[in-house]
Amino acid sequence: MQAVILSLFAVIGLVSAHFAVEYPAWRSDSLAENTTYSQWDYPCAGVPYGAGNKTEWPLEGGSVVLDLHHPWTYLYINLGLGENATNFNISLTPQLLNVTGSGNFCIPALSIPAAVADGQEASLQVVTNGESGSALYNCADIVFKSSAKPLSGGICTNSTGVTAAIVGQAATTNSSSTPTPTPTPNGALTVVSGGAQTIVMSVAFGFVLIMVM
Ligand SMILES: [Cu+2]
Repeated sequence: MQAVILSLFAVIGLVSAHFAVEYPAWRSDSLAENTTYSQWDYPCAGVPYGAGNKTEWPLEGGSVVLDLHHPWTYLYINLGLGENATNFNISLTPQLLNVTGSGNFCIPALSIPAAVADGQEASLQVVTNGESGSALYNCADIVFKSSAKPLSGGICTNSTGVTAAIVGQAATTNSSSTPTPTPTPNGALTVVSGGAQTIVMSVAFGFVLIMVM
């Protein structure tokens, strides 16, 4: 019986996880049941433009808050200008981020490497990669506004144990200074492979996922 329960949580962890874009509000809830949405689908999880939310975002670049459900995530964010953009050709994360931990992850302000005008319509495309190597997609529709502000530090926070590093710089940093142990939410996250320990990790995430879904 215990084995059955463990397997159930492991399956939930693999199938129902993915991620949510909390700010700017995602186009629509791509995790909602009874839809054809799938985060596997490029470019925007199958959610059509105009399906829902649009957020005013600062001209100089704004905050992004994600709810990550996987143990670790490669993350990049692209910008497409115009209404119903299909070409997300402006990278807002030229350096790939490696985010460890699940829960809320906030980037205080992404800078925009292009001139944008007050009232410019655009969409953000948030892309994550996990252990399987497949990409997951979500989009958030925005309109650039000179009156919009980045989120304040009190709102822009990470969940306990969620940390980010720029891929390619972590190794350099670690070899030239004393490594700092990274706190983990439940102590099991540091285990990335291995039979029994992997199951323990999956159970932990199973409970977390049920809480957040
Ligand atoms: Cu997932």
